[in-house]
Amino acid sequence: MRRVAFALPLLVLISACSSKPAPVLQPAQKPKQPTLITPSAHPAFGSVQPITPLRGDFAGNVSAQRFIDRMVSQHDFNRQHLQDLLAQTRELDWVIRLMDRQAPTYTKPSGPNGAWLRYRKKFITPGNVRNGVLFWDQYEVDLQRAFQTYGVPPEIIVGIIGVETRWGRVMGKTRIIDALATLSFSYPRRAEFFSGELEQFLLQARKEGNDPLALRGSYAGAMGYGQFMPSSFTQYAVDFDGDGQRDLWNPRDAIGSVANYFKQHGWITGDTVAVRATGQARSLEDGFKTQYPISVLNAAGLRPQGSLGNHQSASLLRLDMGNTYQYWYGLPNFYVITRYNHSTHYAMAVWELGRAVQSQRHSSR
Ligand SMILES: [Ca+2]
Repeated sequence: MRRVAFALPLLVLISACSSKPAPVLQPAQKPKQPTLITPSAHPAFGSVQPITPLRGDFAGNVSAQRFIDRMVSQHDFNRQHLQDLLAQTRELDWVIRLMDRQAPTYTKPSGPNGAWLRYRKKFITPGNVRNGVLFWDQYEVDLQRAFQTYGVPPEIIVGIIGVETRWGRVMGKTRIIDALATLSFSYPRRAEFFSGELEQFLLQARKEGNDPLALRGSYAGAMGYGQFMPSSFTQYAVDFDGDGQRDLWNPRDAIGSVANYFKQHGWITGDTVAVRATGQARSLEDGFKTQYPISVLNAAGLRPQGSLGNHQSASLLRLDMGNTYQYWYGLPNFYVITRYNHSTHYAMAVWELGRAVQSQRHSSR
């Protein structure tokens, strides 16, 4: 199985250093001898071997070494500084166990068993809806401005931030660098994806002037109110409060960033998300990735309960209600929500939670 880290005294020493958020280049961590590596001024020296080998949990890890080589050659990172940083980074066995549990071993159940109802009740609760109303009230101006700027309505942004973090209540306590390094260097199944995320994370920390050891989030490396992965931060995060920093732990920046994410993924302003169907269509494959002409869905026995607008096709969504299935016509905006998390349950919960908060808000006025 997996390697156990030795050299305990060294680890204790290192973790003592890393417990306080301090800049990576604090004097105590510099090698005693003068470094031979000149950072940005002389990129050609970037490939010079470091004075000390990589220490800590990832000592001797070939993937870690390869990653360091890449960061030095492609992004001009100082090899010794990066090694010092990774020496303070921990390999988290429990992250791997959690990730394994999420591995796709799913087999379709033979009949309805209430999977959607179980998922739904994790998010759509009276307490959650009340908290959503508080968030919406507090950030109403920003939500409206996001709608004006990006065309994404408040209920979708409120729904996303609610499902992701209960509006900032559960943003994760794992050091991002530990999570990403563990999944990059000690979890081959997803190593390619996560080493790309680790790369983006380190580039951003350098650009934004953040201490990479200080940032915390989910066990998979997602950050802030909207749980952006580092690559999403790079592509979609915006400085929505205008203070000059893109800060995912700032709810205003998070609101703008989520809205921008949706706009960039093709959100159609004013279009609906999904339309409930009457009837059953068990012979057809379902899922947010399916796409059927409306006539095919109708011929299978379904009827839309509301207007499908001008849409000529839809995905077939199926919710497991315990004793039966509930079918929906999924429209392009539903697919856009799944770009945030590739799951029919997730997208339906986001939409439903957002609308529940919206209607509670209206009814309490
Ligand atoms: Ca900002």
